[in-house]
Formats: sequence, C-alpha cells, structure tokens
Amino acid sequence: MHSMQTKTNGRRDDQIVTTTCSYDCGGRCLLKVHIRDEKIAHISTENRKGLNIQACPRGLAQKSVVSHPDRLMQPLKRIGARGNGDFKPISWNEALETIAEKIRHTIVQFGTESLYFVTNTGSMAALHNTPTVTQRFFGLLGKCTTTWGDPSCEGALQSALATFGTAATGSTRDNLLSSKSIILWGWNPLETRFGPDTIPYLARAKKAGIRIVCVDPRQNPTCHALADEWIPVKPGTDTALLIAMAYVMIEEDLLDGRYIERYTHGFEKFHDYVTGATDGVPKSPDWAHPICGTPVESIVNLARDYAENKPASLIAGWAPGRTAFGEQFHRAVSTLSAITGNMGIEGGYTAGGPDTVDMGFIDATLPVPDTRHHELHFTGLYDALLGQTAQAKHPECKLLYIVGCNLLNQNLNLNKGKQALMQVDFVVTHELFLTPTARYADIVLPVKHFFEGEDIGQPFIGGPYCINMSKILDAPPGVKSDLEIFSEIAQRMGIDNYNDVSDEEWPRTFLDSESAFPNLETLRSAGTHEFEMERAHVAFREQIENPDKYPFPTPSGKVEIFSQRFAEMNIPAIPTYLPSWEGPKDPLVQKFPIQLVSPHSKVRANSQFDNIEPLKKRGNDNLWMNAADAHQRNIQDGDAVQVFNQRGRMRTTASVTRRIMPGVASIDQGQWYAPDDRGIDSGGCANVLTTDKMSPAGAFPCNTCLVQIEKCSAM
Ligand SMILES: Nc1nc2c(c(=O)[nH]1)N[C@H]1C(S)=C(S)[C@@H](COP(=O)(O)OP(=O)(O)OC[C@H]3O[C@@H](n4cnc5c(=O)[nH]c(N)nc54)[C@H](O)[C@@H]3O)O[C@H]1N2
Ligand SMILES: Nc1nc2c(c(=O)[nH]1)N[C@H]1C(S)=C(S)[C@@H](COP(=O)(O)OP(=O)(O)OC[C@H]3O[C@@H](n4cnc5c(=O)[nH]c(N)nc54)[C@H](O)[C@@H]3O)O[C@H]1N2
Ligand SMILES: [Mo]
Repeated sequence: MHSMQTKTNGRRDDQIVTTTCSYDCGGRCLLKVHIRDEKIAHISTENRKGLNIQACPRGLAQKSVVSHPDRLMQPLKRIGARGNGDFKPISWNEALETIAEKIRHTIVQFGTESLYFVTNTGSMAALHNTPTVTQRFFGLLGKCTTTWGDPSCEGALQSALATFGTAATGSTRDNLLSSKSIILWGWNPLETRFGPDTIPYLARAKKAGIRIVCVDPRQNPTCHALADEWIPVKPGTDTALLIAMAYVMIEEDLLDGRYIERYTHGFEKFHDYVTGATDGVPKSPDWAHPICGTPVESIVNLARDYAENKPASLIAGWAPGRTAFGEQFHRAVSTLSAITGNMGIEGGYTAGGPDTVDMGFIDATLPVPDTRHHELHFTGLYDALLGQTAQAKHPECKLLYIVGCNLLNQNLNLNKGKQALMQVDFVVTHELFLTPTARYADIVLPVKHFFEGEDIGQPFIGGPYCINMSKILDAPPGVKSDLEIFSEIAQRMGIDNYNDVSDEEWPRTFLDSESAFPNLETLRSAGTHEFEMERAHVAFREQIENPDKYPFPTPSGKVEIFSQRFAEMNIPAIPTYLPSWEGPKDPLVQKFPIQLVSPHSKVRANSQFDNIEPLKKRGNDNLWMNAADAHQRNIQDGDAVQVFNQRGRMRTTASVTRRIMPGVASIDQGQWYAPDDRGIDSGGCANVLTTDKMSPAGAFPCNTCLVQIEKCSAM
C-alpha cells in the first residue's frame, strides 16, 4: 500500500494519499489528496516536521486540472488550417501508425537531423519527466535537431560556469537567519516560488529584525510585504548599479582584501574598469544614476549595507538575467559576493549562479543515450524553421515534435513563431489541453496527469527532501503517459530498447542508485523523506575553509572575476555594463518608450493553470503601469489599453500604480494567447511583444522589450 491513512470525516472515512505537483514551479510541496468513494474529495496540505513544504492554492486546485472538462481524452488529427483549432478524434492506432510512418519517412528521405524535437519541463517528476522521456526516444533514433538554452536561467548558468566552474552555487535557506542584511535582487518569492521554505525563512528573518531590501523595477509583492526598502532599477541596467556599488566599495575601502587575494582571479582588471583607469569613465553612482534610474544615495547606501553588514545575503533572481546581456548581471553579482567576503560563509550567499543546491546526491531520472544532437538556441528556433538563420546553417526541419512545452505561448516573438510553425511539414505534440501550441499541431496525443501514475517528486533547485507521488486515480481510458506513447512508437519502428522496465520498477531503480535515498517501501509509507543535515548547506564552504584542498573547479582554481571562458566566447571577460538593444537608451524609445517586463504569476506555473478560472481570478493579469505614464496617455486605472510594438499588439486592462517605475510596465507571463481575426491578442500573452534574440551567452531576454501603450477607444 502507498502512503495512506484514514481519517474520519463526517460519517465516511477518507483515504489520504500523498503527492506533489510535478510542474516547473519553484515550489515542490506536499499535497494530501483525500479520496472518498474512489474520487477526489478535496486536497489539503501541511508542514511536515522540519520541512516547510506547505502547498499554495495552485496545488490545492489540482482536482480542477485533472478533472477539467477541456482535458484531451483521445488523439486528435488536424482537419482545418493550422491554428484554427479544428480537429477530429482518431484512434490511437491510427495516430501512432501515422507518427511512426512520418518519422520513418523523414529519416529515409531527409535524414535524422530533419527531425526537430523541442521539450521543456511540462513535467519534472523523476520518471515521467518530459525532457528525459523525450531525449531518450530521439537519442535512440540518432543525431536529431533540438534546442539549447534554458529559458529560465541560461544567463545564470553560463555566468556560474565562467565564474565558479559549476552550477551548484545555491545554499539552503536556513542561512538567512544568520544574515545581518538580506538583499532580494529581482526576486519575488512570495509569488514566484523558489523553494517552498523561502518565504517561511524570510518571514522569520524579518521577525528577527534582519534588514531586507528589494531591488526591482516593481515594488513587487514580496517587497511590499517583507522589505524595509524598495530600490528601483530600470530593467536590464542592474549591472550598472552593481558596478557602481563596487565603485563605492573601492572608494571607501570596504572590500575584503583577504578574500580577493586568496580566492579570486583577475580582480585588478575589474578594479581598473570600475575606477575608469581603463577607459577614463569612473563607474561612480553619478555615472550609474542616469542609466538605471536608481537614486545616487540609494546606490551608496546599498553598497555600504552589503559590504559592511556581514554576513549579508544578496540573492539574485533569474529575471534580471533574462535580459539582453543577462550573464553580465550574474557575473557582477557573483563578483560582489566574492570581493565583499560574503561567499561560502553561513549567512552569506554566493548570489550569482543558478541557485542549484547540490546536496551530494544525484537527480534520479530516466537514463538518456549519449547522442550528440544538432543544437540551435531556443530563441533561434523560429528563424531556423523559416530558413532565415543568421547565426549558423541548420538542417531543414521536416517534422517538429513538441513535448511538455507550450512553445507558441512561452517562446518569444509569437507572431514569428506562428509563421514558422506554418512552414513545418508535420507537427506533433503530447498535451493535456488544446493549448495555443497544440492548435498548430497535426496530431495531438492526450497525456496522463501526474495524479494518474506513480512517481517521485524532487525539489526544483535541489534541496534536502523528496516526496512520494502516489497514484491517485486511474487514467481515463483514452490517455497514455509520454513514456507509453514513445514506447509504442518505438515498437512500431522496430526499436526495442526504449523501455523494458515497468513504471513500478523505475522508481525503485532510482532510489536504489544512491545510498542517501530511502528505499521505495520506506518512502511510500512515509510519503516524504527528509535528508539528514548536520548544518546549513553553504555553496563553496569547503573552498573557503580549505582552499588548498578544495580549489574552485575553474582553470585558475579561484573565482574567476576575469574569465578566460568568456573571453574565448567573445564576451567581455570581466563583469561589464553593456547598454542594451531595446534598453532605455536605444533610439527605438522614440517610438516605443516603455520597457516591458513579464514576471511569473502566483496563480500559474508558466502557462499551466491559466485555464482554471477560480485561480485565474485570484491573480492580477492586468498591465501594471506607472501613474505618470498613465496620466500622459489619459489612462485611468481599469481602462482598456493596447500594448504594442513592431512585433505585435495586445489588448488588456491597465492597473495604474506607483509600485512600478516610470517608463516600465509589467504583465504576468503565461496567459494564453487569444488572437482576434486581426491578430490582436486579448489573452494577455506577453510573448506577442517580446523579441526572439539571444544574449551573447545564451540568456532568454524576455525582460528586454520596448513597447508603447495607448488607451483603447472602445473595447
Ligand atoms: N515573456 C516571458 N516568457 C517566458 C518567461 C517569462 O518570464 N516571460 N519565462 C520562461 C521560462 S523561465 C520558462 S521555464 C518557460 C516555460 O515554458 P513551457 O515549458 O512552455 O512551460 P509551461 O507553460 O509549463 O508548458 C508546459 C506544457 O506541458 C504540458 N504538460 C504538463 N504535464 C505534462 C506531461 O506530463 N506531459 C506532457 N507531454 N505535457 C505536459 C502543459 O499542459 C503545458 O502546456 O517559459 C518562458 N517564457
Ligand atoms: N508561482 C510561480 N512560481 C514559479 C513559476 C511560476 O510560473 N509561478 N515559475 C518557476 C520558473 S519556471 C522559474 S524559471 C522561476 C522564475 O523566477 P524569477 O526569474 O525569479 O521570477 P520572475 O517572477 O520572472 O521575476 C522576479 C522579479 O524580477 C523582477 N524583474 C524583471 N526584470 C528585472 C530586471 O531587469 N531587473 C530587476 N532587478 N528585476 C527584474 C520582476 O519585476 C519580478 O518582481 O520561478 C519558478 N517559480
Ligand atoms: Mo523557468
């Protein structure tokens, strides 16, 4: 039996089964599903002893997802034009035969590289993990074409590899209680979850009187609820602000010379750039103020606060890194944490990496063949499909296979995306719903919800626990898991080694692979497992405490303020502020004067849950704009507005507020694209406006986007 208990609820006994959401959400929380008469009665949550894994309203609404009337229940074949949503149901046999035949035909006629597959984190559970099940299938076919570049944090990742030689730069949140000062930089964990225990620890820190400040173009809800101060900064200009902080620290002799000497490489070059010795431009607060809009006094105080109140935690969100030169932001933050001596100590924070907490055990998932596919950057996908590749020549796409990704909603420059998808001979996706992307597919295969199989839930950024995912319900008869679908296509293609292990056996294999894990029976009966930790996990503690024995895994063995890796990629080798295209100084501001950011929503996980009405009502899907910008345009709070640029146009509702800087607007990402017959989106999908460029290191620049806003005459 699984982790079940019974509880008297009225007259009947509920069976309570433990699971967690498998979405690409920064939580990974405990769901207690109450089953009565073989149906879900309701879902509750709790804090397990020692773990803060209490679920939010989204997890508690999973009953509405799994039993949604719009769920796809049988394979669909397109009968109308792409995008118009006309499909007819077909049998599994016809769907799978057609797909297997198309793949075979494409390979014979054009070669494996004409098979494009795009996969993202629709499901992040250990077994039913959309990237690994998909990579396993295409890896067996041979060298196909796929995308690289994590839309979440490629800037952070590339920066961490250059600076520290590893992505594992995160520390456990209990560190926050040892900090004297906490800076949340482009981070809103009250809404955009990032470890389920983050807010409980921040709330405790606040209660203990630890100073909290937020650096963000918006006074975001975390800032509003928890911070002592909001420090505004224009999107994409954070690096200028950080470099000016370094200037203040150098001028006022606030740096940690021992750290610089012992643990870093290339400080002198950075020093000379900051002071202006290299280019004659001192990067003072007076230099930074007109760039980033942050008051000079705030820059000076922030620099002093971070350098003097040690240990201090400067936690960098990924959003400022999702900009035109996102990697420079993370490089600058990492450098500050090192030169102020806040790295590798309890109460400090390494600040600039992808935040991955490496607890010393591996991520368990399905093994993937070691096939090297042809790769193109995620932002270059549409150009490649259109045959317009400026960067490199790519194989022609004959078949596009999408798994666990709402591509035509979540990738940038949606209108170009639509044109690109029209070019492809054959498009397949596995989905739960007829998403804006699924509407462009030739065949849509209905998949199981994670309540319909066994699995193991692992924390989003690593962390000291895992959660058993019990099967809650039998799947509807017409749906299959991604693993079953690929197994059946593989069989039809004569590939017999895709999967010969049962869904029941895989989790056991994963757990047996690491001594730190409990065995399957123990995990199932307990529901959750917390790994023993003697003390807070601090990234680079060993390197700081014992540098001779534990060098950093970089070429110099030190924190690389000067990065040879970046130099070789033709990227400035020291953290450098680069004025960005579609930034506040681009001449394009004459036409499109407002910088648009698109944060994640508290009521969605990316685009998932947007179709759950009661949840959607609890969010704020309006466009935030500053009162001065609204006044200039005769816009009142609640007015219908159009937001547009050279790429697209949307209609939405304005929320006029002083909680966003002048010149900046914000709309939560993940709303489903809903065009009218002129192509104007009324769904609020930010990606009708964003541009499909990439940063030099591969960051996904959704927060670099210029727009204009006007009042709608009539809606
Ligand atoms: N403007 C703007 N755009 C952004 C961002 C932003 O901040 N602003 N953020 C970016 C980021 S960080 C990310 S990670 C991406 C996310 O972009 P996507 O990866 O597209 O994320 P989701 O919207 O979660 O889409 C996942 C899809 O998988 C489906 N799904 C769920 N479970 C399963 C399953 O088990 N199997 C299969 N086959 N499908 C399943 C869901 O129904 C959903 O349609 O968006 C990026 N796009
Ligand atoms: N509830 C919920 N939680 C989630 C997700 C979700 O969709 N919903 N998605 C998960 C995923 S896939 C990811 S990748 C993470 C994303 O996590 P983050 O990247 O941290 O989240 P965002 O909400 O995009 O942005 C956080 C804050 O950054 C600010 N910001 C935007 N641009 C800039 C800038 O240029 N400079 C500065 N200083 N601030 C800026 C925004 O105003 C916002 O307040 O969250 C994860 N957690
Ligand atoms: Mo993400």
